Amino acid sequence: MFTIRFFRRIFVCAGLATIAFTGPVIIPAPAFAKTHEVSMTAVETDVIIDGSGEKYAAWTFNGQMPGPVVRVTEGDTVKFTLSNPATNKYPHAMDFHAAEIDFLKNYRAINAGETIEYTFIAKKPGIFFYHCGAPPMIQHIARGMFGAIIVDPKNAKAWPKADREYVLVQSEHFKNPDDVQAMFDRKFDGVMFNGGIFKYHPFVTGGGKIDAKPNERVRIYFVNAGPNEFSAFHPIGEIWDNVYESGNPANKLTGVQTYVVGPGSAATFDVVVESAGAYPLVTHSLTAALRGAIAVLVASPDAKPAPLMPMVPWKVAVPQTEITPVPAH
Ligand SMILES: [Cu+2]
Repeated sequence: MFTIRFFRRIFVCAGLATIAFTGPVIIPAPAFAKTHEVSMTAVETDVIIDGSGEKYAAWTFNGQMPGPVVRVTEGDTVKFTLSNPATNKYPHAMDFHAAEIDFLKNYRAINAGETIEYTFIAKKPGIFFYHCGAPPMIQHIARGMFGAIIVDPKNAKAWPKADREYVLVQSEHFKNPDDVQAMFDRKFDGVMFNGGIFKYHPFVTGGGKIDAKPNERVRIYFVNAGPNEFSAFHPIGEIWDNVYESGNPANKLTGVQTYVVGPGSAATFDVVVESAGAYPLVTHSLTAALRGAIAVLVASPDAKPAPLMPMVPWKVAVPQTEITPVPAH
């Protein structure tokens, strides 16, 4: 016979957290909350929005639409800096939906030539929208100042491990970037995934695809930047195995055909494609899908690894050099 001795211990981790427990002597894994220094620059520049090479006078974070994907873990600290270079013409701002901080102080617009810094703790896991909030916000989002931040759950076992991950950000395209009234009137000309019209549609000029292998669990971190339209996200030929509202593993749905993601919202979608083939991921709001919001997931046994957000910036097909015809004899 033996006695299990119980101890009460209190651990204080770097002043951040206090953990108390009663039980056998267990040395807990220390809480390694990280601090991430994230810097972005507002860049007013042309971007390419389709495979024909059409240019659009965008406002961006870091010169790309969407802006770079930020990825941290639940509990991490983000020290964020936004620079608005003196060469820009307009005020800009940054609003992280993953943060819980005073918007008046932190999300205010700064003029060209200024910078702003603020810090937040990413307390809740999920996929979150970020965007410029300078007035008129509808225009700053429509012109490209948006992106995604992934906050991975601290407990990686809170959901199944994904074999492959992608970020897709839906947004509306207005041909005239200065026509704010058209934005208020919802007169969009196209709808984009990751800043491109039919960017992942292999039957369209310059279009790509999203790759996976059969039976892989493909995780799509989906953000709807809007500014106005709702997305009805649906995998043609498949069913979402799981949908996680706001990307939080606690918000789990099972066997979902179509899931609505409103403007300024996000969700995580898991699909396991059983057999090789093509599976278009669309918003089933067809006026949007048929104007650009189709991403074809191609399942093939020889699928290669792919980046989280493929083709940013857009890779336009290089025009072929004209071949001089051989003179006739
Ligand atoms: Cu802006």
